[in-house]
Amino acid sequence: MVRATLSFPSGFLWGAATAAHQVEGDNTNNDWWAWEQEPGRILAGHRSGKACDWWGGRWAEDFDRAAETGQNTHRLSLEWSRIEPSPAVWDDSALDAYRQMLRGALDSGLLPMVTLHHFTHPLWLAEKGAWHSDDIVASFERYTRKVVTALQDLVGFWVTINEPNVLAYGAYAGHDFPPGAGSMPKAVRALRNMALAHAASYRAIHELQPGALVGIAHHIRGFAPAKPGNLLDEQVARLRSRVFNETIPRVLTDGKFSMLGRSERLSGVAGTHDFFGLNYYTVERCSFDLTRPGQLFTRGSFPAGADLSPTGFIANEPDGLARALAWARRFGLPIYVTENGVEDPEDRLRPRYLAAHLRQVWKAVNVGNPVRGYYHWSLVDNFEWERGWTQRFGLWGLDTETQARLRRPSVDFYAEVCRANALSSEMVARYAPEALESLFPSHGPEGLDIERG
Ligand code: IFM
Repeated sequence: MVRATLSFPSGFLWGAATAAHQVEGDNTNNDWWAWEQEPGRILAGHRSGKACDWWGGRWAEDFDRAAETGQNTHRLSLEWSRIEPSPAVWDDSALDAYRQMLRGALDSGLLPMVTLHHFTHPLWLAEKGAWHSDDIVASFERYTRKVVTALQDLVGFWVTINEPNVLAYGAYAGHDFPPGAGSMPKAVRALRNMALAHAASYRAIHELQPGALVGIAHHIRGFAPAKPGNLLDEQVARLRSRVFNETIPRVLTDGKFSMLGRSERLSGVAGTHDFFGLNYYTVERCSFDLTRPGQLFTRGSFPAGADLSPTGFIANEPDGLARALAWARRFGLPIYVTENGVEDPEDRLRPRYLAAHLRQVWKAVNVGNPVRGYYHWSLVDNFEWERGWTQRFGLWGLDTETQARLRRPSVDFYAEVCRANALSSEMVARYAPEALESLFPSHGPEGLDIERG
């Protein structure tokens, strides 16, 4: 067999990512908790409930798991509704709890990357319209200032908003997230406000903490024509990509907000990211469909024979990550893969998905793309929004009844990668043998130091 070791640069960050509402449990004061109580909103009627019981203190054992398996960073988020339960009323005990969590991460050797906003809103803000409320930008800046003032001795690595595009589509264009507005113009307005709020937050963080690194975790989904060569399929794939993938990174770079015929310069937004946070999962095939104006005339699918996750949510398309990283490089910023993973309770697909995606990260680094870290989604199975507990993204599984953690083989695979700061053919041979020939072809991929044995 061919033997090769793909080494990463020293100082590369290896971690996992989580989000407050998905792991903490008992987040009763936000719009998602309320949404979960409404019949029909969440698949199988699931609720977040205790989630992974991080608010009960189980973050400590999960951080131990991450650290003991070689991870050196963790991306987590703060729950706005705990910190500001009513407008401008601060709960210092919540901030203290986050201080303990962050101190715990640091003590375990995990550099914290902290997300200020990951999909949820305090109820009082949701009642005012959340991303449509008139004072959302000022509210987000006020929250940012409070948090950064309280936590800046423990954190210097901030994500302002997770996946503005997913939030805008899920909550405003579509019906999956609260408030389920189902209106594209509303999604455009929400996205514009997120760009403005991000910029206000970015400036506030830098004023309080000049050395901080601040960015967004941006979801890039690959869009490809279902029938290559079919002009209409190609056009809708390009349109989806422009609207979904390009709007936010561009406005943060040059201040120009262009979406669906609307184009304007947003003051103060240009140059407000210090790194490119990239969340990547899959590539969707797009077919033109005149009956779907709300979906930009697109029907999405995966090709026949795709290597699909158990619920058919994700196709294993590592080339899409390669393209996303190459595209992100044009912004001239350090890049962090802030999320990547697959739902797979039996851990049948995850090892080869992980191996194939890490190989693409290595290839990008190897051609000089400044990728500085990788965060697997996720550390432990957690509450998957409108899909409830039907999808399991954790390296560790979770028994929601007992809170027991179940160690999946991918834990050990990822631990070997993190500890070695490298992906080797030998690891792939043990954890994902079916992917060995495609990832480490016997004829030897270009640029590799090959040993034959
Ligand atoms: O669980 C989500 C996360 O909250 C945002 N990015 C995608 C993940 C998997 O669906």
